[in-house]
Amino acid sequence: MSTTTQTEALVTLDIEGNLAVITLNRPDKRNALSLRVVEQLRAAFESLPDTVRVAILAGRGTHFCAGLDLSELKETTAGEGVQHSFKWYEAFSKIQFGKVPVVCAMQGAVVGGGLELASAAHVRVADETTYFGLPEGQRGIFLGGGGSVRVSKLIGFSRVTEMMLTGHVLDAQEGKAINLAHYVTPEGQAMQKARELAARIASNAPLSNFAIMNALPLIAEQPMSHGLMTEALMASITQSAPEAKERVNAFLEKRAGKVSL
Ligand code: 1HE
Repeated sequence: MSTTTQTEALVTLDIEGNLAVITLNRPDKRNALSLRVVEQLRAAFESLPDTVRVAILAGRGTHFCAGLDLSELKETTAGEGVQHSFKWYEAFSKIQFGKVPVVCAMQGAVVGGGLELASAAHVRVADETTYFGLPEGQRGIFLGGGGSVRVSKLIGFSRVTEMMLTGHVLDAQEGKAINLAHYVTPEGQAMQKARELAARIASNAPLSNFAIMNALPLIAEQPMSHGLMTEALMASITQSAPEAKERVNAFLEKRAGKVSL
């Protein structure tokens, strides 16, 4: 069963069984992120029903996302700018630390705030038309949607520095080589691949998915002794769940699939 909610049409939410597809729906402006788009993104991720196990984030049209809606910068004061960034942080946090893992399907431009958005997702699939850039330097501004933290964690601050200083734009394969995408598909097939990956994610134990999404980023920031303790706690909580016992028994009794290439 598939249901669609048109949240004023800037962001659409389609529920298809245990999958939610959340789509930036402003192709005439290349899905530029106005505050209304960011607020609708947040609302869509917050409103996912408990039956949903995984989400796909996509952008309608030929470009995933052209970043910040630059028309919003014309008259903002410094104070409003801080509030603006914090609205983005709240929304993107609902993606990274929300109810379910998120697979991002990308094509065309993934630039500026568009790359900041994609980096909040857990798995990123690019098609061959995808390119990545951080044109903030050219626009006279700075990252403001969490990219200094999230994109730097993905590719290192030195590469972020170089991309921002020089306007270096990376194609899909170059992006994959440095972690901006996990998969590259032929043109037009990112969504198909995202659906395949989403189905696999949805078949995991929800508690394992929760631990993967929430514990790994924390552990990455902890000193080793704290990280190992957090890991041990998560390991013991997940493995003591009845679902884990059943899944492990299923393997031992040869009722579950083997790991294969
Ligand atoms: C926009 C935006 C936008 C397009 N804000 N309106 N982001 C950028 O610096 C990227 C700016 N955009 C572009 O470089 C190009 O638009 C694209 C490479 C993404 C696509 O090119 P193209 O030829 O397909 O489209 P277009 O003709 O440039 O744009 C179509 C329309 O979308 C046009 O408006 P129209 O009324 O003339 O039809 C564009 O003005 C509009 N449009 N991108 C506003 N970004 C929280 S901090 C984050 C900081 C950043 O994100 S900085 C990076 C901003």
